[in-house]
Parts: sequence; structure tokens; C-alpha cells
Amino acid sequence: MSDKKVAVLGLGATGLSCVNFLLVQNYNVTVFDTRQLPPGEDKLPSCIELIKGPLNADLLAEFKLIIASPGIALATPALQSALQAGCEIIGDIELFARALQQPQYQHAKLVTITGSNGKSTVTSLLGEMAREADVKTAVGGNIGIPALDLLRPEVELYILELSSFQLETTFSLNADIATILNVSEDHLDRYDSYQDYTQAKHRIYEQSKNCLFNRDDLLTLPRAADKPQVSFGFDSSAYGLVCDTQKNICLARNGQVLLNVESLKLSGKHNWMNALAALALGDAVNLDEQAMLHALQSYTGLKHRCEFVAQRRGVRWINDSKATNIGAAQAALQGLSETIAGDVHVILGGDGKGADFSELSEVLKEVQGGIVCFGADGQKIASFNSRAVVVNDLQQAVSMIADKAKAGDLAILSPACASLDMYPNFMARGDHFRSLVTALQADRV
Ligand code: UMA
Ligand code: ADP
Repeated sequence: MSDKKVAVLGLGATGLSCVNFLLVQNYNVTVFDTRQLPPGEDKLPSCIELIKGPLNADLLAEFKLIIASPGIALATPALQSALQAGCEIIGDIELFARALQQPQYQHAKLVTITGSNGKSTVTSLLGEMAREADVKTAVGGNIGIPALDLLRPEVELYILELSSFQLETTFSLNADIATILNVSEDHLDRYDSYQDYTQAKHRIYEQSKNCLFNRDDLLTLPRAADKPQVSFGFDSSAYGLVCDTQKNICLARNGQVLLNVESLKLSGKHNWMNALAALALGDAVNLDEQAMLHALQSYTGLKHRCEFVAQRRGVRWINDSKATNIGAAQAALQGLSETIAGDVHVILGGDGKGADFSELSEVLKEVQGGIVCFGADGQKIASFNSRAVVVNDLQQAVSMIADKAKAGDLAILSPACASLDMYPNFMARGDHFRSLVTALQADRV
């Protein structure tokens, strides 16, 4: 393969992982990045050529194989020209899928997880379950560690979170089980339609032996009837909820009680569904039941997902900066409002990625406390509730809610938008929120 030329598009985390993988396989790699200061440049081996600036269709057409990073849309004209010129375009997950077919990796099991929301929670929770069960596990993909960086002969179980972007360029995964947790509008700045986005998610089932779907969300239903299927949802069938003899709500398998939801450290009803999904996936790869239940009781969740920040003057402050679409904010507001005695106050706004915010109006009607909006689409969101106010930034939003909230209330940053209009990423936004809340405590305790 030493004479094989490959183009890697994008020098972020994915691009760099592809370069490292392809070099070991003796490929002749050229990297393209549209940015003048791509993030991975300092880590790029000096033998690799890096071409910066707008993608050049003629240059790309010289490569038979192109590895596109997920942040680059296939619809980009230069990529479309390359496809028409006969180039093969795949992503890092496809490279991973092909690598898994090599003898040294073939013994490993694979679980793949997608959905509009809850992916990282279910992925990391399942990872904890597997570790608790003493299975040598590697967890990665869209959650942060590029899949190719996980490849090790000793790994027994790979757990991959996959985005719709990654699935678009993936063709030959052969997962033991795949799930679409839910589908709600997201990334409409990248897709022509909601249908295209949903279609990209369904590619995950086509590349799996078994499918796990959400029976409360019809858009997650596998389309091929010939594949073994299992489901999770709020009723008592399959993986579901039942009441035990003391009338406690419990996670259950086929009506058999597994765990009282009060034992979960995760809050919100949406996390009951995440727990059920993780249990179903764990069962599919034969994880020990006791280990899974133990992990469920100790798992405290990831940062920036309905994360408890502080309680001062009786108000609980929650950082849900990862709620980057409408469905996530809806789930957080509905899931948490029933857990408190007082009012909910919410901070929303940022880059809405082309979403239709009218869908938020129903849930906002239920918000009894303040509705404070900021960022590029703050005004747009505020137009759907007459009580909503618009402020310039997160600092003003926190300050306004701190003045208004009373003991027993809950204040949450659950923006329903990406952060990129004002922050490098959702983590930076969540960290800023945390620091504002912490400073506020010191002032007002
Ligand atoms: N970009 C350019 N020019 C280029 C290449 C990229 O402007 O030539 C821009 C992209 O438009 C994007 C940014 O750079 O805004 C990053 O893109 P990338 O493809 O280089 O991203 P990576 O650093 O490789 O990170 C990707 C995933 N990012 C995206 O899909 C945008 C990460 O998911 C993932 O953790 C990582 O691979 C490892 O698998 C992040 C994400 O935001 C968390 N994902 C989206 C989401 O969850 O909603 C899909
Ligand atoms: P993803 O990786 O898909 O973005 P995360 O697990 O990081 O999902 O959660 C992101 C946000 O989505 C959370 O902060 C919460 O607001 C919301 N969320 C989590 N799980 C669910 C679910 N099962 N259904 C709907 N919304 C959810």
C-alpha cells in the first residue's frame, strides 16, 4: 500500500487520528484544512504535507481515497466534484470498521449509539457498567476520543458514540447492537431537511446485527423488519418502568424489577430512559447484571449535562450547557421540574443551528419562574413567550435570575442552542456559568 495516496480533510481530533493510523499502515498522506490555523498543526508529523485554505476540487480529484472529518459536510462543492470524479469518500469510523475486520481485533464486541440527545450519557454509563463487569472496554467516537485511537488487540468491547455526521461516511460497521435513542431536530444548518438528518441516523441500524429502539419515539423504529429488535420506553414491556409492591417506580426487564429509580444518582425522567437503554445494550453484550446495577447506582453523570452546580439561599443551580438543541432543553425542563417544590427559571440562547423555536413554546408555558434569553438566537427564542426577557450575556442572565429566584426554586442553563456564537464550545459556556454562579454565591450568601 506504500504507493497509495490518501487525502485527509480536516486537522482536528479526527484528522490527526486518521493521519496517525494511516501512517502506520504505510499510506502516503496529504492533509487539507480550510483554516489558516488548524488545531492539530503542531502535532502533525513533519513528513506530512498540509494544504491550507479553501478546498480545491482539482487537487482533491487526484486522490482515489479521501477521509473527511465530520465537521466537513459532504455537500461541500469540492467534495461533490471529487465524488463525481470517482473518488471514494469515507470517514474515520469507516476506517475503524475496516480495521476491526483484521484478525487481531475480530474477537472484540461493538456497541454503537446515536440519537439527538443522551448519546454521551448512555455511552459513558455503558462504559462504567462494562468496567464494573471487568470487561476490557474502550469508549470513544463523538464523545471525544476518536475511534481509531481506541484500537488495541486486548480490547474486548468497543462502545462508540456516533453522530449523524460520522454515520454519513460510514458503511461497513458490523456492530453487535446499535441504538437510536431518540430523534429531534438538530443540525438543520447542515441538512436539507429533518428527514435527511433522520435518515443519516438510521444508517446505524443498517450496520448492526441487533437494534435497540425507543418505543416512545417512532422515528427511532428500525425500518428493516428482518433484524432482531428490542426496545425501551416508559411502559412496562421489554426494558421499561414498573411499580414495585411499595409503589416505587422501578427500572424493569420484561416486567421484572431491576432497580428503584430513586437509587439512581442521575436526575430527571430522561435519565431513566438513558439507564434503560444502557441496561438493554449491556444485556446484548452479556454484561453481568449485578455489575450493571452497581454501576447504575454509582454513576453521577458527565459535566455540563443537568449537572448540579450549587445550592445557595435555597436555590438549586444546574448546568445543562450540553443541551444544544430543543429536544434536550425540553427533556431537561420537563424531567427536572417534577423534582422540585418551587419554580423553574431557565437561561436559553446561542446559535440555534436553524431550528424552529416555536416547538419550545409549550414547555416554556410551564416554566413559572424567569425565562432569560441571550446570544445570537436569544431574541428569536424570546419571541415565543411573552414573559421572556433578552439580555446581552450569560453574566446578566445569571444575575437577573439570582435576583428573582426564591428558596425552593431551580435555576438552569439549558440553552437549546450551540455555544459557538459566544464560546469555543459547550464546555467553555458551562464553565463560565459555573464560575458566575460560584461568584454570585460568595456575594450573596
Ligand atoms: N473545520 C473547518 N475546516 C476544516 C475542518 C474542520 O472549518 O477543514 C471546522 C468544522 O466545520 C467544525 C470544526 O472545524 O466546526 C471541527 O471539525 P472537525 O471535523 O475537525 O472536528 P474534530 O475536532 O475532529 O471533532 C470531531 C467531532 N466534531 C464534529 O463533528 C464537529 C467531535 O464531536 C468528536 O468528539 C471528535 O470528532 C472525535 O470523534 C463534537 C461535536 O460537536 C463534540 N459533535 C457534534 C455534536 O455532538 O452535535 C456532531
Ligand atoms: P448527546 O451526547 O446526545 O448530546 P448528552 O448525554 O451529552 O447527549 O446529553 C445532552 C443533553 O441532552 C443533556 O444535558 C440533557 O439536557 C439532554 N438529554 C439527555 N438525555 C436525554 C434523553 N434521553 N432524551 C432527551 N434529552 C436528553
